[in-house]
Amino acid sequence: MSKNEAPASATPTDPARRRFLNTTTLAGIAGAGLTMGLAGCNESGKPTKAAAGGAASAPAAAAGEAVEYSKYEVPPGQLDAYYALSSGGHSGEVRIYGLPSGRLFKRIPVFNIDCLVGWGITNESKKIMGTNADGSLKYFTGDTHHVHPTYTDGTYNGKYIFVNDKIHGRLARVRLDTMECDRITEIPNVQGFHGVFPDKRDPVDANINSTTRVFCGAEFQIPTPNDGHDLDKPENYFALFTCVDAETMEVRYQVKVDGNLDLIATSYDGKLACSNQYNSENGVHYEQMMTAERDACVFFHIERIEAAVKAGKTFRIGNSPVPVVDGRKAANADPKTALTCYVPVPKNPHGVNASPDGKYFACSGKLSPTATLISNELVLKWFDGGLKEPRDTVVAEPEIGLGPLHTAFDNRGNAYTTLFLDSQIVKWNVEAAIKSYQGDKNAKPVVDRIDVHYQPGHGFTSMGETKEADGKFFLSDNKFSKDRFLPVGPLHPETAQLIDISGDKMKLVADHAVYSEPHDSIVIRRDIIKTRQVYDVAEFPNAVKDPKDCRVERNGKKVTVYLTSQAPTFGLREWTVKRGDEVTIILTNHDKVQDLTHGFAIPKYNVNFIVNPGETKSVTFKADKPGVYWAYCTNFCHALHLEMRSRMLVEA
Ligand SMILES: [Cu+2]
Repeated sequence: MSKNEAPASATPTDPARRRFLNTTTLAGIAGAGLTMGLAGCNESGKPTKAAAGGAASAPAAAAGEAVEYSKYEVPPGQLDAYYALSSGGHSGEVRIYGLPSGRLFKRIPVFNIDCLVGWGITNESKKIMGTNADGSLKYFTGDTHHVHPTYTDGTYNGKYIFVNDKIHGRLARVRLDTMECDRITEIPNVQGFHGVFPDKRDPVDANINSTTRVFCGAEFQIPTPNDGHDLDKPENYFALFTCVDAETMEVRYQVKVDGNLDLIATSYDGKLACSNQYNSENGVHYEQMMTAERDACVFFHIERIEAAVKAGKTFRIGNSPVPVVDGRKAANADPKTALTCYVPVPKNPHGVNASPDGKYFACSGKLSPTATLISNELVLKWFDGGLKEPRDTVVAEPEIGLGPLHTAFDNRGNAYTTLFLDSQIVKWNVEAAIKSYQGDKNAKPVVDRIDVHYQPGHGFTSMGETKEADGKFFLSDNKFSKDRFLPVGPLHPETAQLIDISGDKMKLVADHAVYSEPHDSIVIRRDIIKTRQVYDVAEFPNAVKDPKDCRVERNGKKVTVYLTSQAPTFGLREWTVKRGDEVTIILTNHDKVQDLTHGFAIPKYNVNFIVNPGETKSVTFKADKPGVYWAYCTNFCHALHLEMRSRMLVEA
């Protein structure tokens, strides 16, 4: 083999990289002056008995265990069994993959500009994203972390997914029939909007068994209003829990809380929402956020909160019209009237997830090697005055390994938690964890663990956040891929690793490379998603309804060009405007064939967008450069695609 030839395959050098990662991660955390039982971490990074108690008795899946990989292949022409809807992190978008294949189907622009579809370029998308008075985009960056669809009767109904923007505190909605963003709402008075989860049925009206509200948690505490006062008075900062109407996307109310809210989960009975809370110290510096031994999982009694809002027991922040109630611990000491319940959990927890049987919430330890299991029924009992302490709602706290972040569930009573520091997924049995907590020495909560590569963040099971959890797959979204893929320069792809959880032992069956940086996904059965292929021209109020209507209209300096597309031509072969005109081009695609999308680009004018079959879009720009500009179709449509052009003549 010559020097330039690559070998047919190369085996990545795994062990050294694992050690390096564990050492550096631990050093970083230890640098913060934390103890958290890290002394119990041996060289390989796996927890010892001292750190993880009985947890360590289950060994990691033996390397080289035979896996029949072809079982998980999706052959040419075959379709995947699941969709994975995934956030795109600081790319600002949402992605759609097929599983088990890992095929990337679509990138849905949401908070970002995307010149393929023209998101952030067309007038319609700019209106959804939000503009300044001069028509420019208010924000063109975003950071999507969590995607969660709407529910009916405890499972996905295929209508919408909601996704957060952590940077600018916005909630977006994506229609699942077109897989396009249709609404974006900016949430007032918050920064670091992180967790988002829709309700699963109405907390007040028992007849409504679908999503009507979306709950949003804010992480960063800020002065309220954040208008330049109280800049260096952190004691006056606070964070908020927000309720947004799922249909109108209007902000309904907010709840003032202690600490920082992280992830959100909702109960299957619709009564409760909760969030894992860290920084109960209310610190503004890194070191201050980790001094308390316990933070909390905060439960919100939605019916009571809404009654308080209705009764006007609210205040306003600055000019914001949104009513705010006080959900701080001190203001909610009496369980019988409390709006919130702060259940103490080990320090700086991360992630809270509801079990598909509706009984429990699992809150991960992050800085504690434990998961805390909280009973939905007992939280309601506390709110009724039937329990002395919020902590009495905890029914299990198994030691599972180092750096637990997120928990997913199967349909056989098992939980799967990502262990960031251990680079593992740990499988633990819920009933065994409860028995162990009750003192049963024979109960062994941890039943299996498997290495992932490397440092998992979120993990999710197929249909695992619904009552239709099917226990087939677990997908681990890992934060580092290191040596798992061909090198592509300093920015590595992330790894989404597919694990078969249908048997007693977890089996790693595929590595999927994903573009930075997915945070959370949901794995949804394909039969739930019903998409449209063709729009109806009449749906768009500004549609150019007939190719015969193509024309140019002038109103002073404002020129409107009415255009249609029908492969392989545009409705006008040319049009003329004057230098300095404000030009609006409205383009309706009259092709009604599935997959016959056209593109429309104008050189030197930053115009580039697509129109799907039956769709209308428009752009507005200033014709400030005289000359001839060939507007052309960018989306391959026909044998005469290259000829599909029109001339824009800009007179000097
Ligand atoms: Cu075309």
